[in-house]
Amino acid sequence: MDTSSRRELADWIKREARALGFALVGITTAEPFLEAEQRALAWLREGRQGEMAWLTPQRMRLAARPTELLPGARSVIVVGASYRQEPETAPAAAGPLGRIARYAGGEDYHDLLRARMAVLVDRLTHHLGVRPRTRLFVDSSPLLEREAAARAGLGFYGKNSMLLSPGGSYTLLGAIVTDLELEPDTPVVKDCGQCRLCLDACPTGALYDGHAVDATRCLSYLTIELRGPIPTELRPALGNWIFGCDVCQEVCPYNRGRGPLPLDGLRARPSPGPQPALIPLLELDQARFSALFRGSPVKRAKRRGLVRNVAVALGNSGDPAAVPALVRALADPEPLVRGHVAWALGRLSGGQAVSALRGALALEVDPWVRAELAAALRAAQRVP
Ligand code: B12
Ligand code: SF4
Ligand code: SF4
Repeated sequence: MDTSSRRELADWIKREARALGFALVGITTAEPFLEAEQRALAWLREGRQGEMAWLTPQRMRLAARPTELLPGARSVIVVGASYRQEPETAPAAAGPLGRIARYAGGEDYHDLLRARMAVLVDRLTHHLGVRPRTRLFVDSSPLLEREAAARAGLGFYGKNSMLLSPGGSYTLLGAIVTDLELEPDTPVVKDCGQCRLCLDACPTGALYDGHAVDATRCLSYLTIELRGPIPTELRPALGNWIFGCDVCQEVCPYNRGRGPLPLDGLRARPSPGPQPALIPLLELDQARFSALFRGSPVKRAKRRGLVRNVAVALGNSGDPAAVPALVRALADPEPLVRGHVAWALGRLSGGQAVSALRGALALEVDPWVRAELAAALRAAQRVP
C-alpha cells in the first residue's frame, strides 16, 4: 500500500471509530515498546505489582511486542472511551456514604469497548471487502495499553501515570492489533511541567519516580485486586473509597472543564450510584451482591472484597450510627469481613463496640480474626 492509501485508510478508520463513540483514536506501528518493557520489568523486580501474580516478566515481554501477540502485525489502532462524569451530583442516600471510582460506575467496560471495537472491525471488513487479521485488547489481555496510546498520539504520561489527553484522563483504552499497514500518528511531546498536584494528593504516597505507581500502596489495588487483608497501616487512607480511587485524577487540571461526553453505558448506574450508602452494602449477602453488580466492574472485588472495603470505610467514617450494623456484621460468614469489621469497631469505639468485640472474641476460632478482634478491643478501650 502506498503512503496516500495508508493515510486514507487510517483516516477512514478514525472517522468510523469516532462515529462509534470513541473520544480518542490514533494509530501506531507494531514495533516493540522496548523502553516501556524495561520500565515494566524494573517495576516487577521492585515488587510494585504486589499479589497480582499474573503480571509476570514473560507477560510484560509479550505485552511490549505486538508482533508476538499477532504474528504478522503491522499496526495498532488505539481507541479511548470517555467515562467522564461528576459523582458529586445529589447523593440521595442518608448515613455514611462510600465512593466508587468513576470508571466502575456503569457497565463493564471490557465488554462494552470490545463490542464496539468488533463493530469497527466488521465495518472495516465491509469497507475493504476482505477481513483483516486483528486481535482486540481491552485491559485484561497482555498489551501495554498506555504505552500504545502514548505512541499513537492519544496523549502523554502524567505524573499520576495516567494517559493525559487534552480532554483529561477519564478515558478507558482499547487496542486493535492488525496486519493492515496504516499511516501511524506522531506521539505527543508534552509533560506535566512543574505541576505536582497528584503526587501531593495521593492518600498513600503511591506515586513515585515521576510517572509510576506502586500498586502495593494504591487504593485501586487495595480495594479491587488484593484478595486478603488490607494492611492495617493503610486502612485509614482508604477514607470512604470502597472500589478504586480517583484522587490523582480529580486534582488534575486536565480534568477540569467539560471534556468529552461519556460513552453510552459508561455513565454511572442509578443503583447503587457513585456514592452509595455504606450500611446497606455491609449487609449484602451473596445473592443481593450478584444482583446489584451484575454486568458491573465492581463484581471483580467479589462480595467478600467489597464488604471488607465497606467495613473499613465505616471505620473511617467516625459515625457512631454505623456501630449496630457493624456489630451484626461480626457474624459475617467470611473471616476476611469479620476481621475488618472488628478493626472498624475498634476505631469507632464506645460501650456497644467494646462489649460486642468481647463477645465475638469469646466465640471466634479463626486465628487471624482473633488477632484483629484483640487489637480492636485494645483500640476501643484506649479511646475515652
Ligand atoms: C495492572 C493495572 C493496574 C494496577 C497497577 C497500575 C499501574 N500503574 O501499573 C492498579 C490496580 C493499581 C491499577 C489502577 C488503576 N487503573 Co489500571 N491497569 C492495569 C493494567 C491491567 C496493566 C498495567 C500494567 O501493565 N502496569 C505495569 C506498569 C509498569 O505499566 P503501565 O501502567 O503501562 O506504566 C507505565 C508508566 O509507569 C510508564 N512510566 C514509568 N516511568 C516512567 C517515566 C517516564 C519518563 C515516562 C514517560 C513513563 C514512565 O511506563 C510504564 C510502562 O509503559 C492496565 C491495562 C493494560 N493492559 O495496560 C490498566 C489501566 C492502566 N488502568 C486503568 C485505570 C482506569 C486505572 C485506575 C484509574 C482505576 C481506578 N480509578 O481505580 C487506577 C489508576 C491508578 C494510576 N494512577 O495509575 C486504565 C488507564 C487509562 C488511562 N487513561 O490511562 C488502563 C489502561 C485500563 C484500560 N484499558 O483503560 N491498574
Ligand atoms: S488511584 Fe488513588 S491511591 Fe492510586 S495512585 Fe492515584 S491517588 Fe494514589
Ligand atoms: S495533577 Fe499535575 S502532575 Fe499530576 S498528572 Fe495532572 S498535570 Fe500532571
